[in-house]
Amino acid sequence: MKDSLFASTRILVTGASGQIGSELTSELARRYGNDKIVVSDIKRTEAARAISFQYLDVTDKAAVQRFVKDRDIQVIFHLAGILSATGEMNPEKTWSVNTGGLRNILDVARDRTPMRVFWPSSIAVFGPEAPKINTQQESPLMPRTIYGVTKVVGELLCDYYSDKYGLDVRSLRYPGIISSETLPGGGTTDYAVEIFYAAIKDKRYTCFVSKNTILPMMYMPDCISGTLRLMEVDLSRISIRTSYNLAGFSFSAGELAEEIKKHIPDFVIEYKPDFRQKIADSWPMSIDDSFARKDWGWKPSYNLSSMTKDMIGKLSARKS
Ligand code: AKB
Repeated sequence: MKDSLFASTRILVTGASGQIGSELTSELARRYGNDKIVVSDIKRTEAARAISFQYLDVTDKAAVQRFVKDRDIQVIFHLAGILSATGEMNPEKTWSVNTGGLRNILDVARDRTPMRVFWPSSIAVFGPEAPKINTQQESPLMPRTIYGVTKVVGELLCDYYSDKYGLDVRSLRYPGIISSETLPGGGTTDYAVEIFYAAIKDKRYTCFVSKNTILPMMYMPDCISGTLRLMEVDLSRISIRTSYNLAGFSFSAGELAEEIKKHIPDFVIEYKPDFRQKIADSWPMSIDDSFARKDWGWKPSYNLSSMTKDMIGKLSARKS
């Protein structure tokens, strides 16, 4: 479903050293060629080495402006941001990076045409007021974390720039993302990734949320295919200009441990909930993503069992 904008332009990924950025970059390079992709971050990791890497601090508007102009960028995946748990340690910085960074990207994008922007929102836009099960697109947005607040504001900014300036900006409310290439950093859903690394290395894990904590999650291949599908579809198919609910599958921490035990029978888990439990408890358990399904044909491929098998296979192969 490649369209002409993607085929003919340079694509910028901010936050490219992060969990999603590193795998999105590889897939973009595979689809469009290394020379079409420019990756940026404030730190460089192994995953970002193959592609043209440039330091870029998204809170520096003049730098973003120069960067986008000099490299003739027409598509931006703006992934740079601070996640929920780290966000609570430093709300001022989280506001500045998440909200200030997004505004800079939107301002720069507004002044260039044609331009298409992707920005990730999150299930963290919801708070305890939203229904826990099958939380809907229009359920109340009352987050209890600064991260969630920046995501709500970000969604409204996306909608505003789209409505007022006609900017083509598209967004998804990601659930927790599970991946085998780059570890997440600073999120509340990180246990669902750490548990695999610990199970394979030490056969034991201390989980920072309780056994019965259920959260919406998604496997990285689905996250990448959903993100690229949204970005590649014709604009006429997009009816939500804030951010689309997006679901993979939901499970409790205990169910994940049981699934891992099917592959590693002597795996042992203990539960020591910390401050992240409160954040997890404020989020939905499952998400209704019918708008994404109806508008642009979203359908995830993985469930708990196929994701677990694939994760263990990939991480075990790397260990040996
Ligand atoms: C986090 O845990 O902060 C993120 C998210 C759900 O947005 N993974």
